[in-house]
Parts: sequence; C-alpha cells; structure tokens
Amino acid sequence: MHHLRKSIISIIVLSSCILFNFAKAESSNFQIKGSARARVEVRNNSDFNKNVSDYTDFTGSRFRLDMSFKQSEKTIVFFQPQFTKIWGQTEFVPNGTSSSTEKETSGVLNDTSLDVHQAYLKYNFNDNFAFTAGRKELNYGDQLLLGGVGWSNQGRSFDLIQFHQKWDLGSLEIMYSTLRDNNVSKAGAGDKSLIGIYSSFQISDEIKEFDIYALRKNDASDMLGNNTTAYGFRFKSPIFDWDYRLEATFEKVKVAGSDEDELQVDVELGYRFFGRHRLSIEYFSASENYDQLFPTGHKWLGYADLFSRKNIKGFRVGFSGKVTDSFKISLDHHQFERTSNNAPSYNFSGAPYGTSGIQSAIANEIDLVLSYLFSEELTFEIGVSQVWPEEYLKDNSGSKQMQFYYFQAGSYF
Ligand SMILES: [Ca+2]
Ligand SMILES: [Ca+2]
Repeated sequence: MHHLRKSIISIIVLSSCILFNFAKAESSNFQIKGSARARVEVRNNSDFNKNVSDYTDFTGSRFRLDMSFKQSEKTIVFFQPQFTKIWGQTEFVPNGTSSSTEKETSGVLNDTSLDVHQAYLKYNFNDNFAFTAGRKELNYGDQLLLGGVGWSNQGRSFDLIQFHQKWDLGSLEIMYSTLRDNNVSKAGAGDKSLIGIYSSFQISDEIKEFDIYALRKNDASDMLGNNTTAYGFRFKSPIFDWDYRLEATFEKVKVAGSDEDELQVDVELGYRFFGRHRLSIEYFSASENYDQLFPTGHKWLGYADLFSRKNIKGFRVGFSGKVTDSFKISLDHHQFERTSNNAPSYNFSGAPYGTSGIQSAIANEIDLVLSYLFSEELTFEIGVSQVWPEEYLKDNSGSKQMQFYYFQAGSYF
C-alpha cells in the first residue's frame, strides 16, 4: 500500500513536471514555485543534567514544489508534494501484517517516500467569495494559535473545508477541520475536530491589522470531552518608527471534566532606527491550563524549543538588524517564569518538566541568529541558543546550561 501510494505520487509529480516544461512558456494557467533546504541541528543537555548524556546531532532536509493549476478563472488546484527526511535515519518497513523490519535509507537499495503537504481545490464563486476543500496549512495572525510551522522539516497541515469572504475593510474565514476520524470503517467513538472563524480588518494607518477570532477544538471521542473554546483579538501596526502588537486569547478549557477559564496575553513594542535596525520588547503570559492549540511554536518562547505556551510568563528583549544588505543578525534574550506554582512548566511537546515545587523562575535563554544572503537563490543561516536553568528547573531537572546550534542552507524559487 505504502509503495503503491509512493508510485502514484511519483507518477503525478513526474507528469506535472513534464507538463510544466511544455506549459511554462505559453501558459499562465500553471505556476510552479518551491523551496529547498538542509539544516544541521546540534542539541545538548536538554535535561540540564551533565551526568546524563543526551547529545544529539542530525541533518534534515526538506524539498517542496508548490504547484498551482488554474483550470479557469474560478477554479484553482494547489498541489504541494514534499520530500523530507533526516539524513541516514532508518525506517520500519512492514514485512507482514503485524511485524516490520528496520531498514537503512541511505547508500542502500531503499528510498524514502514522498508525501503531500498540501493539496486543495479552491473555487471562487465571485471576486469576494470562495470555497476551499482539501489539505492546507492554516496561518493566522502571528501564528500564536494556528500556524504551518515553517521551521519544521515536516510542517503542519489540516484536512479541511474553508469559506472566504472579502470586504473593503477586511476578510472573514470560516473553517472546519477533521483532526481525527474514529468511525471510518466501522462504528466507533466520535471524531476530533476544529472549527473556527477568523476575521481581519484594516481600520486605519495606526491600526493596520485588527483580527478577531473564535476557535473550538472538539473531542467527541470520550465522555470527558476535552474541549477548548477560544476567543481572541489581535492588533498590529507600525506607527512612524514604532510598531506594536497585542494579542489576547480567552479560553474555556475542559480538562478532566471541569471547565477552566484561561487567558493568554502577548504584547510587543518595537522601535526602528537607521532604517535597518529594530529593538523590541515583549511581555507574554499564559495561564495554568491554557491550551496553545496549533501554534508555530518555534517562532515564540525561544529558538531552543524547550517550552510550550502553558503556565508560562516572561519577557523578551531583542535586537534585529541588517549589517549589510545581505547580512542580517538577530539577538534575543528571554526570561521565563511560571504563572502559577500549582502546576509544572511544560516542555515543547507539552510534557511537564516535573513536580510543582515552590519556585517560579524557569530559565533564561539567549538566541543569536546570523543569516547571509549568499546570492538571489541561496541563504545561509546560523543559530546559537544557550539556556540557563533557574530555580524551578534546577529543582526538577538539573543546573547545567543547555545548548542548541543549527546551520541551514535554503533556497526559495
Ligand atoms: Ca544531559
Ligand atoms: Ca467520522
């Protein structure tokens, strides 16, 4: 089945490429773009404990072709195959109904399979109203709640339907996604789903972006029903040399049968100088049981990806600037604390760091990113992150600092 799927996808991609070669010159109905990148990641001491080795290093690469077929003025089909892999990572190939064999994937007669990251049909009823069905990324606002995780070698997509309405002042999107279907081939528990409404407005020059939204993640698969209902708003705009961003999300989170009121606030103020540099300060806070939903996590709470937005608060001060037209630098300092001492702090994948304890201070993190536009086609990026554990982590994990480094070469075409 796996290989059959692989073959079908390969045939589709190959025929699209052949089609592209002929169509490119004479037709604007077919567009192809894409991205290619490889990244080395080194991670050491994520447990903050020097006596236990947890050093990891690997190279991951990701290739995407963004193919857009315009069948008519009204109908667009978007198809995005993705080839992603961790170099040399073994995979488990089924050799029976209930067993599998570990196989190498590099230097042997065995290839890594191709996936489809996005594939959808968009139908424009008119200039203002459209409908989308298929598999698609959701990127809203600053991706605090819904994001495609561009950093990831995989990325996040949703199987969904979406309605889009445009007005003079802004737009409105309504979407429904099946997150997990539990009764496909036989009767089963209910499904997991996400339903949302997201509206964006441009109000004035001082309020270039104003968004309001309501989201509901529904889990009908058990009687407890761990559901989250979120309402929020977001402002973002430049004002002369300044810029600001404010987002607040109010949630009703049902955990273990009880409804909890939760809140997230994220505020950022920036100042631009010499036309090419920016200083910024940010405050963030998320309550004890806050549900971060589907964010582009890497963008926030430190590049070392050690924390999730739940029972966490703190500050970030940052500098970003262009040393030359092609050389950029960014430097950020984060300070993390717990919002409530009745609950633990949570790692990037949502697991608790340890027991509650009595200490609030979690960690300090410094992130340095240097990026260099080598040519129109090629960008190099180096990242260095250092994380110093504070009292809470020292009590629960360890007291030694954590390091994360990466080197990435990428191209968008
Ligand atoms: Ca360690
Ligand atoms: Ca179903």
